[in-house]
This record gives sequence, structure tokens and C-alpha cells, in this order.
Amino acid sequence: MGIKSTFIDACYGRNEGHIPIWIMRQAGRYLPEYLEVRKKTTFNELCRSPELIAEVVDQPMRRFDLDAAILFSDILTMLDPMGMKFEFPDGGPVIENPISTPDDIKRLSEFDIADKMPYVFDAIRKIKEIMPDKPLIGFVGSPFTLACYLIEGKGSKNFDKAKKFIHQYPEESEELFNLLAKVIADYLRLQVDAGADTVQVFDSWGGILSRDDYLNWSAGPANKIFSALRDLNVPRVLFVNNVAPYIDIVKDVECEVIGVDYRTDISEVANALPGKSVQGNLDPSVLFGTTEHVIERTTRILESIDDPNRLIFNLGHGIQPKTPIESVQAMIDTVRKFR
Ligand code: 1CP
Repeated sequence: MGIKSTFIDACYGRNEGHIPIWIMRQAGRYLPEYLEVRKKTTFNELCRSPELIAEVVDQPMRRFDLDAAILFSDILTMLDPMGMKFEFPDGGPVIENPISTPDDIKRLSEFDIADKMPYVFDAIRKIKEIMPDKPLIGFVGSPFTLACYLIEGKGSKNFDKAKKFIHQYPEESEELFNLLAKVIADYLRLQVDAGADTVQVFDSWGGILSRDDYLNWSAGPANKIFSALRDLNVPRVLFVNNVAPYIDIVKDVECEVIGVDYRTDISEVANALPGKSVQGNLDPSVLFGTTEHVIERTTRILESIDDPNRLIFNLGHGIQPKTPIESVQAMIDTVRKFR
């Protein structure tokens, strides 16, 4: 079962080929061809069009021949059929009807995903037709990260409202997190059924939690989701933005790969988690430096890992708008030449 690729092999720690590389947010606002597509459509429309999704997924693959493709969607897209209304007016999400009281949680419903989000699964099938030999990453946001947007209503530095909410209303929050974990697991299973070769959970904001809360509100739900998908036999990836304080906690999360943010020493994570693979973690802002600087910092990460058979190279967070394409190419070339 599954396709042969250095990326999949690296997820299982058995890659003896070149070090695989893909880029967080590889389709998007730094690519002129993506900006052309976006001139003609809103972000929400784009996320609902299988043809356009397949096109923008393919754009960075055509340009860079990366080792994995990632579904084009957003972590918030699945909240639409759950009853939330949102737009992306200036790039980032804004929710019209956020959750501010426990009563608001009742507005959120479980739903028939296959029925309500056919455009996602049609897009996955289309992508697999275009690139049958490339691994495709399906993804979701973690329950805590989704709760951050649900409660705050938009992006934020510290998501204070969301952090307060889980302490003010622990029982209702648990209901909310159980619902999100259930829908997320079902959604990822359908992504794999449609053709995704691996699943990634973006825990983009779990890194703002105290260790006790990380264990309860991030690692716990992640375990629920991943253990529900055990029988699929696809690599399961958990990206944690600021994983350093919780390395011992993620050790016990049932997944094959930990995505490492740019603040954390990736070799430290690799050494502490001998049973897992690591993915990361160049600081996206390094790509605004000279080519020599990009090569040096990329090489430093590659050389820091004792066991490169379980390394997937990536940025330590999403690539930024206006990132110079030559820097992206220099990073990729450096990884490709490494072995
Ligand atoms: O190729 C790809 O990776 C693109 C697919 C993709 C993914 C994996 C998009 C498209 N969004 C995401 C995940 C996502 N969305 C995350 C998790 C990864 C991370 O930590 O960056 C998060 C937190 C979001 C929420 C979101 N959506 C943000 C961040 C807001 C904040 O709080 O800082 C933004 C800017 C969006 C909109 C969005 N999503 C994707 C794109 C290309 C855009 C920009 C929209 C546009 O103007 O075209």
C-alpha cells in the first residue's frame, strides 16, 4: 500500500535517498502565478473550487519539483459546515459569529462531511490524477488552534480570550474539543479515502499554553485524533509552533513525525525523540537574506541531525509573502545536494 517516496520513507525513519523537502504554505502569496489566480477569485471561492485548488497545489510542484504536495485549503474551511461564517478580508481570517459564551457552542454542529465538503475530496482526486507519484499531505488545524479562532474571532498574538475561556468554562470547553476532535478525525479519514497519503495536524497556537494545559488541550486531543486514524496506516504529522517546552509531552503523542518550529533546536527534538521523525525548521525570514546566508543556515540544519534518515526539511513556519524565489531555490538546491 502507498506510494514510494523519500518523503514517506523519511516519515517512517527509513529514508536512504535524498533528504525530502516541502515548504509550509508552499502554494500562496509569494508566488506570482498564485497571485494571478487570486486576482480572479476570493480566497473562500478558491477553497471551494476543485479545479482551482488542483491548479494552485500544482504551481509550486511545477516550479520547484518538491517532494510532497499539500492540499490547498484552510484550517477554517471545515468550520463553515459546522455553522461558522468567516471571510479573509486582508489575508487573515475574520469570523462573523465567534463563540463568546458556552451557549454559543450549541450553534456548532457535527455534520456529514462527505456531503457538505465534496469540493475538498474532488480536489484531492484531481490532484492525484495530475501527480499520481507525489505524496499528497492532507491537513487540519488542531482543536486548540481552531478554538483560538472560534473564540477570538480573528488572529491574535496571545489568544487571551481563548485561553481564559477554557479556564472559565472547562466542562463546556471539553464538549467543544471533543466535537472538534471527532469532526477532525472523520475529515482526515475522508481526505485519506480520497487519496491523501499522509495527514498533518497544525497545532499553530498550542505553543502559547502552560505545560499542564498543553497536555490537556493540545496533546490529549491530538492523541484522540491520531489514534482514531491508526488503521489507515499513513504517516501522521503533528506540527507544533513552539514545541520546545513540551518535547517530553509530544514524545507520547501517537504520531510518526513532529513538525518543529523555527525557535526550537531541531537536533534537540530529534535526539529526544528517537522513535519519531522530525520536520523543519528554517526560519522563514532567513529567506530574505543573501543566497550565501540561505545556504549556510540550511546547511547548518542538515548537518545538525545525526540520523538524516528521519529528517524532512521544511521551514519552521509558513513562507512569507514577498519571499524572493531565488532564496527558495537556493534552499531547495542545498537540501538536494546534501546527499
Ligand atoms: O500550500 C499551502 O500550504 C497552502 C494551504 C494552507 C494551509 C496549510 C493555507 C492557505 N492555510 C493553511 C493552514 C493555516 N491557516 C494555518 C496553519 C499553519 C500555520 O500555522 O501557518 C493557520 C493558522 C491558518 C489560518 C490562516 N488562514 C491565516 C493565519 C492568520 C493568523 O492568525 O496569523 C491566514 C493568513 C489564512 C489565510 C490563508 N490561508 C492560506 C492562504 C494562502 C491564505 C492567504 C489568503 C490569500 O490572501 O490568498
